[in-house]
Amino acid sequence: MTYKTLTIAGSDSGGGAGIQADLKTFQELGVYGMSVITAVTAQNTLGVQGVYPMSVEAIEEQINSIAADLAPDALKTGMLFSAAIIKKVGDLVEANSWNKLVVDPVMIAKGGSRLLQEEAVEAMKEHLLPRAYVITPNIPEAEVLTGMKIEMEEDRKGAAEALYQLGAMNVVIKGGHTEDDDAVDLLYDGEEFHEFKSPRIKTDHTHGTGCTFAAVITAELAKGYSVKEAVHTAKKFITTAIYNELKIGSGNGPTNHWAYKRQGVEVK
Ligand code: PXL
Repeated sequence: MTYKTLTIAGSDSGGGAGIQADLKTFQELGVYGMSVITAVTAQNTLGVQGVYPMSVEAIEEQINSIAADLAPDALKTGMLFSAAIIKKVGDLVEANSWNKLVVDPVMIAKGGSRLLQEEAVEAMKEHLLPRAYVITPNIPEAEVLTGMKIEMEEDRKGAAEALYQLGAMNVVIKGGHTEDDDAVDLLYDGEEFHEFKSPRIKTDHTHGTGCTFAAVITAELAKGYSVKEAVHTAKKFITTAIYNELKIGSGNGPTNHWAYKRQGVEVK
């Protein structure tokens, strides 16, 4: 059985995040990867030098081509940039009844460049969250989407419940942005909370971690695994990818996408 996965996201010329991270991850996990490009970024490990969004028509046509012939078993969204793009993507996901949708609500690159216009946040809440099977915000993104301040563990649970109320069927709030010794990702499925823990690894090479994490979940959902199983695999994959750093570029470098399946040292 060949499982098909789709990423609707931005291109990172530096290869560590966005479409490139997603396709590498899909390949590593043995699923067939497809892409709809929403924007092209000029980028390296030092930062984002340029952002060039595609037209809504170009995005629609890419999605229609895939829908007509290669319907995905699961898909993810990453950088969507504008309210108009979000609305179009949401409408087409709905029209095609693509239910296994992972929404990574990408907003700002590590250096501070906006990958989502400020006024597009409301569109994300209205057009995408209600269609999300899984949403994977980091803490700052969860704060923007809910308007809540997240400091304690209880705050994170409250924000997860709020995102569930906005329509996402499963919420994963990632723990990468805390100062804690462990990086703890919190899953809420509308009934229970589950925690996924790994030791925090001290490194600057974390570019594209969010994209990669959501891409693993997408690949595993395409194969038929549960959300809990998919998040468990995503946690192992990304921890191993961060630990086995590649040391390329002189800034915030990419993770090692091949470590989990090949020669990497696995971190439990
Ligand atoms: O990691 C978020 C992200 C998503 N998509 C693209 C990016 C980045 C971060 O830089 O460049 C295209």
